[in-house]
Amino acid sequence: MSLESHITRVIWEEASRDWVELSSCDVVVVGAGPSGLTAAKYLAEKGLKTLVLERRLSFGGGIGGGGMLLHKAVVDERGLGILMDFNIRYKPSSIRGLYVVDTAELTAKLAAGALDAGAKIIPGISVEDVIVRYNPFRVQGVVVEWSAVQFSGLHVDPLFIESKAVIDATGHDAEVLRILEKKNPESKVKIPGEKSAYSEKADVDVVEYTGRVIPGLYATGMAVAAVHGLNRMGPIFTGMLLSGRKVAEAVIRDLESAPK
Ligand code: 48F
Repeated sequence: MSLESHITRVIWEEASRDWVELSSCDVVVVGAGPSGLTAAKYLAEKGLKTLVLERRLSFGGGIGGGGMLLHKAVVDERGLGILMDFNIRYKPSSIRGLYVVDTAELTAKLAAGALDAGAKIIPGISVEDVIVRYNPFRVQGVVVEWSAVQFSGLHVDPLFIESKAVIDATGHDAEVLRILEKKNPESKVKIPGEKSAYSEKADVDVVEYTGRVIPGLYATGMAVAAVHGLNRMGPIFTGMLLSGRKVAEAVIRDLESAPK
């Protein structure tokens, strides 16, 4: 047998092994932006089987664009502990209380931190729906499709991943929450959408409002702003990091107290 056939065989075997193993998870994080990657590290560190699904073939979501394509992001003092947890270098800026990070390092090390903690990240997968159960209404996993199939417009039935918790970390569009609003009136999810910029307030509010939205479904990052009608903050990332850690803590608490 040729090396070519061996390569094919190894890739199919190992990818299939992962998909079988991950068809039932503790937590599915939808979106590998700053909040989703932060959440994934703290969840996986607690020993939870954590899967991050990302539509694109790259990590980091909005980090890569920095501030208007400039390769820097801002973090204030509240975020320094998390930067240290991920071993991300930062430097004080000319403005007291504000620190600067390189976007490439923020992206790479948030992803590396989540992976090293034991989370699995699968890129190129889009979450297009959720699994629901009634009485009481709850979310019990996600419906997934190759992003390439979605982009192609082909009609291909998706597959499912069951999980005890789903975290919407899809950013400004709050895509998972919008599925609930659109298809499941029983969920009572309403998305007012985010408000205009008020960075100082938004970067605190987004953390304050982070947590469970309905049973089985949690929001972190800018999805929190969309579902609670909060202001936007622009390329200051303290709120994204703190929101990611807070949602992980909420999921861990809920799963620990759930009847076995
Ligand atoms: O947008 P994104 O970075 O979300 P976030 O963690 O952070 C927001 C900041 O980047 C910035 C900001 C605050 O400073 O305003 O914008 O809230 O990352 C969201 C990720 O989710 C992916 C998307 O490709 C991106 O990488 N995503 C979105 N919808 C889906 C998805 C989906 N349906 N399935 C899979 N991935």
